[in-house]
Amino acid sequence: MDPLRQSPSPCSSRPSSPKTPPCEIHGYVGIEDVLDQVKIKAMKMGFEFNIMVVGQSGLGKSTMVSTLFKSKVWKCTLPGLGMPIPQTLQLKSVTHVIEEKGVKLKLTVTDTPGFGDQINNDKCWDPILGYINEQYERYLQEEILITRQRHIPDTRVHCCVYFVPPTGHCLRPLDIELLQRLCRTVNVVPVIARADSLTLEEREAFRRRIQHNLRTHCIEVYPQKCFDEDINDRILNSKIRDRIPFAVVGSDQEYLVNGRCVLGRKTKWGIIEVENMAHCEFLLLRDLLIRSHLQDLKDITHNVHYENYRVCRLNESHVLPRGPCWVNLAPTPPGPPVAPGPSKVCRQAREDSDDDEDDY
Ligand SMILES: Nc1nc2c(ncn2[C@@H]2O[C@H](COP(=O)(O)OP(=O)(O)OP(=O)(O)O)[C@@H](O)[C@H]2O)c(=O)[nH]1
Ligand SMILES: [Mg+2]
Repeated sequence: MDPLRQSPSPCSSRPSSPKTPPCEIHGYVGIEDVLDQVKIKAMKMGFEFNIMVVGQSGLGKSTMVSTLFKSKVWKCTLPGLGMPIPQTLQLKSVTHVIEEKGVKLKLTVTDTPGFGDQINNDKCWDPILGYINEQYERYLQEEILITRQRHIPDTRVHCCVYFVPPTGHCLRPLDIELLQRLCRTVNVVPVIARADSLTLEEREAFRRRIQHNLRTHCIEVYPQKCFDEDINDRILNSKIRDRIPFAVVGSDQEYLVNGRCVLGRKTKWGIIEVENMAHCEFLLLRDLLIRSHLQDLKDITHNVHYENYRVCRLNESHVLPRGPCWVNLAPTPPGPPVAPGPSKVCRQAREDSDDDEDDY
């Protein structure tokens, strides 16, 4: 995969100006230095990026959180590492500031309890969607203040990594239900969990079946086709779309392999290396999240998902124009979160399931 995108992001915050022919410049003005200015500002500010892991119980979500933080690039130590990972019983966020070549990244990963263990799994998605919408609401409440902070802390979920159980068959109805709801609210990257339990052929066949299921149920996972802005985007994102869901393996244990210290899972017949592309696709997931699409994920979150939420909330506040720039939002309703408005991403899916509206 090409690690760095060459083109601007499909949902970048650029103003869409009418096509003006470029003026001819006779002397050197130094416009290219604007890039340096932007870079210096961005380096001062640093970046915030929030990931959430979602899936059935026991699929390795908490392990993947440790894997992300422990993998070679970052080498962070989390308190309690090395101990067996307990079952996750409530939503929990881990934040680390990672610095590389002077660029600071505040990475937060939110771990969620596994769902789907109950006899009746109706609304088992409520806590997950509730958390996502709660972060939009927080941001909105800060944004509408007349005297607001120059930098609004961003806790919005920029990417939700969805763990598909390695059944080898196809997506289960519960996965489809949840994925449909999630994709309307947040960027979703599905992964095949515990991929070491499938042979290479099984992985490939399973991947194709999941892709087929996603298409037939109009589930638009990230990177969404409709946001490819140009040919470069299309080429790069098509390659990614072809490999999604990535087949991942997680571990927070290190082993010595040929004199190298690697993150892996020790089995009777050898060590499955997490960061080895011949063994699994964890690297593709990490590269997508951090190296190639971090800013794009943030842009789509802000310009599409948050925007839908914002429009919906402002519309329902029914006291919109009472003076210039005056907005009074009703307090957040308790219980289930508010429905985001129709999004470009999954307009079709929404139309198909209008009867589900009350679930939000
Ligand atoms: N074979 C295999 N086992 C894994 C993998 N990732 C995690 N495990 C193991 O699966 C078990 C459950 O892992 P967790 O990370 O606690 O799973 P979880 O999804 O967080 O589970 P809940 O907290 O109950 O939702 C642990 O024994 C892990 O060591 C993997 O990629 N392959
Ligand atoms: Mg867990």
